[in-house]
Parts: sequence; C-alpha cells; structure tokens
Amino acid sequence: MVRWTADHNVYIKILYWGMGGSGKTTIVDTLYRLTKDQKQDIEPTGNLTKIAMASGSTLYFDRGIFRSTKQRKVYYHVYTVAGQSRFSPLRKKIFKGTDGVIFVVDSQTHFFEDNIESLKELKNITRGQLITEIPLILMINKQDLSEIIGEEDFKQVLKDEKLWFERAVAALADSGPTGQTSAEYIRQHRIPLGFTPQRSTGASWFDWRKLRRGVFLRTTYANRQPDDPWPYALIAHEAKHLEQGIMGALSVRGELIAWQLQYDVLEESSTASFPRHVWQELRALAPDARADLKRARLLMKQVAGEGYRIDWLPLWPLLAEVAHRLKTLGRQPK
Ligand SMILES: Nc1nc2c(ncn2[C@@H]2O[C@H](COP(=O)(O)OP(=O)(O)OP(=O)(O)O)[C@@H](O)[C@H]2O)c(=O)[nH]1
Ligand SMILES: [Mg+2]
Repeated sequence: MVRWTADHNVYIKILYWGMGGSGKTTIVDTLYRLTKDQKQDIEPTGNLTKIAMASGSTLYFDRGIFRSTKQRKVYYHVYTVAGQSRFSPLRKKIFKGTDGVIFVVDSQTHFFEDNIESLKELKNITRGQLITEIPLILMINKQDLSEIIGEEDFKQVLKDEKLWFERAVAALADSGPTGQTSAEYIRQHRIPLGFTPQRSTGASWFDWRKLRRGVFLRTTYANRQPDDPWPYALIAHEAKHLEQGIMGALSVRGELIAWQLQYDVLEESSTASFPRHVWQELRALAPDARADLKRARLLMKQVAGEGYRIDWLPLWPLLAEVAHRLKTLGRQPK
C-alpha cells in the first residue's frame, strides 16, 4: 500500500518473491551495491537489513530503503521473502501492504515445478489482485547455468495460471474509456477466460467442449503479447455477447454491436494498426435498421472469411425477428 506521510513523503513497498535459492537476496545485494556507487535512479539510504541463516538462506527477510534521486520525496521499501517452503506463514506476513512484486525464477530445469508452486502461493495470497492491482515483473534468473528453462517456458506457466488474461484485461482497462467499461464488466461478473482450439473464429463466448460460458480465445492467440490490442479487443467483443445474453448474441444485431465495440477499443488503443475502411463502414451502420444489418452481414463475412457463420443468424434477436416477420407477413406480395 503506497503511503503518504505528513511530511509529504511517499513510500512504496516492493517485494522480491520466489522459491528458496532463486537469487532474491543476491539481487537486492547487487541492487544495493550498484545504486550506492552509481546513484542513477535510486540510491540506498542506510544499510541493508539481512536476517539470514548461517547457510546464507534468508530466515526472515531482507530489507533495503532506497530513495529516488529525481523525486526526492519518493522512497522504496524493498523486501525479499524467505523462499524455503516451510516459511510460508512468514511470507504471508511480509507480503502485507506490497505495492509491486518482482518474481525471481530459478531457471534450472529441475526446479521448474518449485517455481510454479511459489507462483501459486503468491497468487493465493494476492487473491486475484496480482497484475490487476499489484504489478508483477518476472526476473528469469540464473540464465548463466546449463540445463535451464527459457522465457517462453515460463510464459506458458503464466498462461496456465490465467495470469496472461489478467494482463490482457489490465491492458484492456488501460486502453481507453470503452476498454475500461468492458474490463469492469469482465471483473465484476467474474467472467471465466480461457483458450480453446477453434478453427473458424478468433474467439467465442461458449466453450462447446466444456459446455460453459466465458470468453475463449483461439489457442494461437496465446503466442501474442497480452497487451497487443487484438487479443484484448477480442476479449471485449466476446464479453459484450455475454452481456447481451444468448438471444441477443445470436443475432446479426448482437454481432454488429460487438464488432463496433471491438472497433472502438482498437481505435482508442494507440498501437493498433489495421485496414480501417471496412471497419469504419461497419461502425457507421445502425444496429436497429434492417437494411444496415444486411449490409453488416456482408461486410463482416468479408472481413472474417467464409468460416464465419453469420448467415445462420436472424437479423434481430430471434423473438423480435419472428414478431417482425409475422407483422410483415400480410404485407408481402403474393
Ligand atoms: N549461477 C548463478 N547463481 C546465482 C544467481 N543468482 C543467485 N545465485 C546463487 O544462488 C544461491 C542462492 O541465492 P540467494 O540470493 O541466497 O537466494 P534467495 O532467493 O535469497 O534464497 P532464500 O533466501 O532461501 O529464499 C547463492 O549461492 C547465489 O550466489 C545467478 O544468476 N546465477
Ligand atoms: Mg534470501
């Protein structure tokens, strides 16, 4: 928890987390040494406090206080936890009030599972706040050794632990007002997010294999960065369908509204680059005008390809569509 004191100083708590022996103490030692000499962005105030066993393994915690060299009122309280598994209750205490976590991975292949254990424990303690509210940085340490896992392997862990999605939703929230509203909806309704292998579309709001509602991205999107606008704009699109309900979502009208939302998210994100002309025409169509919906159906197929089964959907949600057809029935030319 960032603290402001009466003298207008700001204190930020940063925590190094990771399995026993991953290198947390070594990193903070190095940080202390380098910043003491160089005084570039931060400089230490006082000494490092280290409470360790004879073996060098941390027994309680390490703590160093650093001060920003540019914003003189900003201080960082930097802690490391004792990583050995038996210190779990202690770690929970040290975690209290943390503003940001640096997770130190021990890259040695035989420790792969222990790293995951440590990440799971952290996730548990943060109760869904990791990434969404508490920033997370990964440090893939000990890359100088042989028999090591790489960055890609650990990225997969983040995906498995759903932390990929947390980051995508956080990026969606930051992308602009449309993205923010959508991210709030996803969080408030605790919408399940996942990957699913699918051929025809990039994403869906129903997983047929598990028969459950949620937002499911095609597995190939797992290789994109979560803050690439395409994945998170798609997440916003599918979440809109969940908001519309089954009937609303299963209509050309529902699709058009979701496409328009996806376009707004992309437009508001500063980094999206895509051929805009068809999307712009889609954005200008009126979801309640049947002629516009017919046009939308053509355009959406043009963008999404033949696999996109929009022809199967009624223009309006089914009941409204039936009512409309009944009403116009008598007026049809014989
Ligand atoms: N080869 C190599 N060894 C490292 C690296 N970082 C740390 N070590 C070594 O790993 C051992 C454990 O490092 P520590 O910094 O004590 O690990 P820790 O994460 O603080 O461990 P706990 O306090 O038990 O949680 C020490 O012998 C370090 O010298 C690295 O990048 N490469
Ligand atoms: Mg240590």
